[in-house]
Amino acid sequence: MRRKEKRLLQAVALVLAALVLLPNVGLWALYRERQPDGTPGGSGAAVVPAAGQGSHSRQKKTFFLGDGQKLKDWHDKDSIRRDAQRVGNGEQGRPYPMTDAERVDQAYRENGFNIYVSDKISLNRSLPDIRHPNCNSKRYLETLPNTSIIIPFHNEGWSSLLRTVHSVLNRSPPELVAEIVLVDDFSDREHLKKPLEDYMALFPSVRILRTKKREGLIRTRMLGASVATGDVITFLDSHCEANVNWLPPLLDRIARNRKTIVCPMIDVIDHDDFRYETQAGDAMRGAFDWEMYYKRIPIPPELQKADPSDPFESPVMAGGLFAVDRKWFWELGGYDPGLEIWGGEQYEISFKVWMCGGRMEDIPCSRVGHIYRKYVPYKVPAGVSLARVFTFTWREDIRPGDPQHTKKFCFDAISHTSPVTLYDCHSMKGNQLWKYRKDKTLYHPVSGSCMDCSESDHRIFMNTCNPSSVTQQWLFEHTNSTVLEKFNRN
Ligand code: UD2
Ligand code: MN
Repeated sequence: MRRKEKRLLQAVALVLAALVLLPNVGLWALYRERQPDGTPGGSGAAVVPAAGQGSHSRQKKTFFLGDGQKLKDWHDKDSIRRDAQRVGNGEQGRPYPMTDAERVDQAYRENGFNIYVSDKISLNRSLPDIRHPNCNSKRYLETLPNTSIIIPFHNEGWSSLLRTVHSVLNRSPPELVAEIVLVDDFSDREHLKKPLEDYMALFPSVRILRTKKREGLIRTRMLGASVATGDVITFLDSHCEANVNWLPPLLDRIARNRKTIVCPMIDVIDHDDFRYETQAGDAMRGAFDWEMYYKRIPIPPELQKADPSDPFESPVMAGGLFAVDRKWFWELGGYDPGLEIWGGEQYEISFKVWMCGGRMEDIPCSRVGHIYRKYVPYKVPAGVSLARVFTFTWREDIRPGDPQHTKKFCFDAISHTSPVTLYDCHSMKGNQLWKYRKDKTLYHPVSGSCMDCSESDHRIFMNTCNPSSVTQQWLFEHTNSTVLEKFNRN
């Protein structure tokens, strides 16, 4: 009896010792995982150098997940320290003190943001670490997939494009960047030709590709993706700045589930003075309204994560900045190559991901700044219609602008001979109700007349309907005949 008890005790002691001491057993590993760098309890156990990796990660400690996968702290402490010491124009993401001479219209004309200010700020400028404090102690898989970073550009400014590339090179673990692919969408500005090639020759991981005609951002991204060799494809706009440790949190989510498309939090680089700030409201997710206008809306409290630094799901992405498993991107069919120049592609890819069994997440510990421009500086080639100039909405009113950027005013007519004016949309039909008829006239039920542009002074008037008059013939592109028929039935 006593011998049996002794045996039992020995066995229990052995199991306990294993739990406490063995590096790969759950409890101990989980405990260590929670210890921030340098705290007691984190040291002394299972310290394994990350072999064969970039010099900056060599002294890092390795941690283990319950299932034996190793975790590590990917922060590049040396570079963080160096960044913290930087002083000068725009350093630490501070606003550049603009002079009146720099505030002129000319500074914005070519890029939609102040290029004079951009030129005065270092290509290697430091940014404030505005992540949630919990991000500092987060560890990610030691073995992460690498990524090709695809940056499409059309007539981008020199310093804004280069700062994008520098920020990526400065703030990404080199072993995770398979290549940076700059894809030129038929720019005509001189600095983007030989000078760019000469400059990028200094960076072996950077390649430059060029489209043979103006393709628009969607096909330009696709061209980049088609040559990419990395496990993952990460898309960025050509006027971004990657912030501290932005890449590992993205790749970690994809490594755990290859059907997850991940987006960094997009911070705002001011188009005037280049200060770096978070977007208004943090617990927000992607959405869109009836005009397909992208917006961010608050996450209801009951759906918010206990830890605000944890990844959360988002129905639609903003569009420009995301990472996706390369093979999964092609399994989804990439983008629809029929999408022109700008816009709409974020819905296409977002819907496909959700419908094909994938998921989309925003990653609070990954932050990338983006210059939201004052206005769009580039031209849209003649003959290309960016969706339609006017939108015939589901409320049966007509609004100027493409569906994503319609203004909130509508075509309005008060009588059978009055001019057609723009008036705040009231969504109550009446004077704003229009019918697009098979004979290609635009019929206004309230007045019983049609839209006519026959006036020599280029105004649009209401007139007695006459389908044989060319000035009453309206061309609608990309209409859905089923929907239109339903509209016109009553
Ligand atoms: C947003 C997205 C953008 C894209 C766009 C269209 C963010 C931060 N930005 O507007 O990535 O999804 O919505 O839906 O989410 N470009 C070309 N060829 C062109 C036009 C643009 O290569 O004909 C490049 C351009 O240089 C830039 C990228 O495509 O790198 C996106 O264009 P944008 O910056 O004008 O779009 P943005 O930020 O206004
Ligand atoms: Mn952009």
